[in-house]
Amino acid sequence: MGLNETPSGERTHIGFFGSRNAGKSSLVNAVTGQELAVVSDVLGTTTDPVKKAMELLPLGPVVIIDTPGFDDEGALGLKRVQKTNEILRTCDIAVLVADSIRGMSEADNELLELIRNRNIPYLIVWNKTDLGSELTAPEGAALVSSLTGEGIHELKERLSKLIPDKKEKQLASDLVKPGDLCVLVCPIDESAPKGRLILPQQQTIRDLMDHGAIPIVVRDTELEQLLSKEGIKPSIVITDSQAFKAVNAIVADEIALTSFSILMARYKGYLETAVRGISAVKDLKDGDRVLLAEGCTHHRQCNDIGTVKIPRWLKAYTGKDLIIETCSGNEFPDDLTAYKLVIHCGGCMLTETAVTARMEEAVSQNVPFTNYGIAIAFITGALERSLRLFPDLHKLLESMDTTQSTLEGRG
Ligand SMILES: Nc1nc2c(ncn2[C@@H]2O[C@H](COP(=O)(O)OP(=O)(O)O)[C@@H](O)[C@H]2O)c(=O)[nH]1
Ligand SMILES: [Mg+2]
Repeated sequence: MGLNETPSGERTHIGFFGSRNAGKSSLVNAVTGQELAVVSDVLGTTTDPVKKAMELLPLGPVVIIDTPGFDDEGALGLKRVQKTNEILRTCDIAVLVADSIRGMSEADNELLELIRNRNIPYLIVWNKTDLGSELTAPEGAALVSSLTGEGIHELKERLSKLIPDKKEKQLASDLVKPGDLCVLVCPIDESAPKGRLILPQQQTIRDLMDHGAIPIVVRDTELEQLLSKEGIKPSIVITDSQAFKAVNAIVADEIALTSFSILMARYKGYLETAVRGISAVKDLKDGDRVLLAEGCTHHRQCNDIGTVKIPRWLKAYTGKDLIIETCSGNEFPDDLTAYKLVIHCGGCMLTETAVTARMEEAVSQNVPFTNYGIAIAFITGALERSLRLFPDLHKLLESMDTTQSTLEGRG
């Protein structure tokens, strides 16, 4: 995806599910007007989900996901359900493609149940109407022929109505006034991507600019110099979590301080859960399992934080012999009960739906869920300060028992 396009995390993700040969790939091609997916008479042609970001009227920016047949041979039982759940978790909308000649199969009904279980908006598509089926379509199904294009226009109209209303949310601009100076601390070390800033930084800058605030971007190494300049009185400092400890020490106490990660967690709707989750740190014992989960597989910076830094800091902070496990990309275990804590990345590449789905699964299994940024803020002793911007959450943190936080954390 090019840098000039809507980030994947902001796009409506639409997944096409169904049995082999129902016409999922044909339908994806008909809906997108592109030869995106491989159509074939050979069973099980699509073996991995195929994703494509595009602008699609009247749907707007979307990611279209073509999936393998749910009844594919080789993908059996639990594995099949787990794979489907992995994809469903990322979907804002699900389309169940049924072959109108075959009718709803057992696999189709099983799929329908998985979709309904997740409470995501969905539509059943009764495909191959050109063949003149004798069977009655399921109630509410959209009747289409992917071959002739009949019903495709109406299908797109119906899909666009299923897109959940995006609440107008801001990353940071609601915390400041137009004209306010906002200092953004973006360390640039060997793990930073070449020639650009990472997505949460870009998005925060843009959000502040959209609202007439004045972002000033510095490395941690120039922060002191900046703040010592005449007339530089920022109303907020937003830092990369990795520099939290140093930035916390440099920025005067009366200036609001928080991190990109905390803002992103708020934006994606799970900041409160993440704050609650952090209290699990004090209960960690020798041999406890902690899962560090990442939303993508290609951010070297996140990877370094997740696989190296947080494990080191967490072990040093708790003084416990923890078993740290990691997962990344679409993989995320269905069963989380083996873990005493899940620490997720900021989720900048995931949609709100996808991060929330992971969070809800953890919460429903009584497994505390937090994120990289909250964990780092907590360990470095900066969490209390960085939540002052959000009085309800600050109160929540004060009311929680985080006993160990009074110990000196080693950053
Ligand atoms: N007659 C007819 N054939 C279709 C239609 N949609 C798909 N097919 C055919 O059904 C077969 C399987 O289609 P494909 O899109 O690969 O199915 P998938 O396995 O669900 O992705 C191919 O031979 C398609 O040409 C349709 O609307 N009408
Ligand atoms: Mg296919």
